[in-house]
Amino acid sequence: MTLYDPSLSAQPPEACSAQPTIDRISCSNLTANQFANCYRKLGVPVILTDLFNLNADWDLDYLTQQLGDREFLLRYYGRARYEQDKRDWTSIGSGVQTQSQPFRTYAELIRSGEAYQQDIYLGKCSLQATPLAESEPIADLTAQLAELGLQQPASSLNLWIGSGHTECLHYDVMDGTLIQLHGSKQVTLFPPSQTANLYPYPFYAHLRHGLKLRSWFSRVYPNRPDLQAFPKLRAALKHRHDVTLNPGEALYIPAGWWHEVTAIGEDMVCSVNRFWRVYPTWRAWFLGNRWRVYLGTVCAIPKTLLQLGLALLSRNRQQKLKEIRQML
Ligand SMILES: O=C(O)CCC(=O)C(=O)O
Repeated sequence: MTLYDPSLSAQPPEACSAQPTIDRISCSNLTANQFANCYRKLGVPVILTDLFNLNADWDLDYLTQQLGDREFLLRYYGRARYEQDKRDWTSIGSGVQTQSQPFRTYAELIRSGEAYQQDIYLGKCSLQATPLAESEPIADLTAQLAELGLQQPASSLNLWIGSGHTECLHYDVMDGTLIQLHGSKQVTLFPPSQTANLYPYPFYAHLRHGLKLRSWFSRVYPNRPDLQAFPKLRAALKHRHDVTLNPGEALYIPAGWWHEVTAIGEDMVCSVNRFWRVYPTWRAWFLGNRWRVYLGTVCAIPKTLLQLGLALLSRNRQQKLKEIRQML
């Protein structure tokens, strides 16, 4: 039952119940109590609008001016992987091949189209210790999120910059806020109840692949469903939500919710995200998806220790250690 018209983007629900669509609500109309009772306690996603004013467009020129020669770990995904059956993948997320580059060099890769063609992504790189951390929109949104009760971060603010990249279907063990700064993103969501129908990599895959492959990623393509290979996906698709996230908006993604995030178009798209301690804590305790991650992480220990040993013996020690740190 919809308690109000979400397209109005203005009023929060008067009472909480399962929403058939993802709400889009202006922060100025939402109190910390409403946010806690209708979204955080129930683990329900919501799009928050009017979080901050963008005094400067976070376009490529602005980002280059702010980030210049600072080094970031770029992920080299390669477009060919999306033609493959995901069951054949041996790396995913930050487990793919990476290379440290100055932002200025990455900006050139975006301008020349190479970042798009080769799907090179600046994913989950800390914003801390960059001038952007002190910028007005970041200060505004930090204050606004704190007013909504998001006061216990579980991570720093992270930058996600690229063109045409799809961050494949996965979930996180913390609550997250994905905040859009330039360009738009298409986000596909599924509730945690659909985990078995989304065919995640098994947790014991970590024994063989360490943290290069992750049991919190799905083996299906939600936009190209292969119902013969993955028949239970048909049931999951009934629970699918699609939203578009525009500059100035933030998507609250509760822990355990599956999400696939695609940058729209071939131009540069920039977001930041932050993870939060799950509130209330019991929601985390009852989240089966969280326990799968812990099991997988334990299984990854032997392989990760081996990779660490090899990194220490390698001539390229610093780079290898950085790659391992990024995977953790
Ligand atoms: O924006 C992206 O590419 C991925 C972001 C994400 O997965 C998240 O915020 O949890």
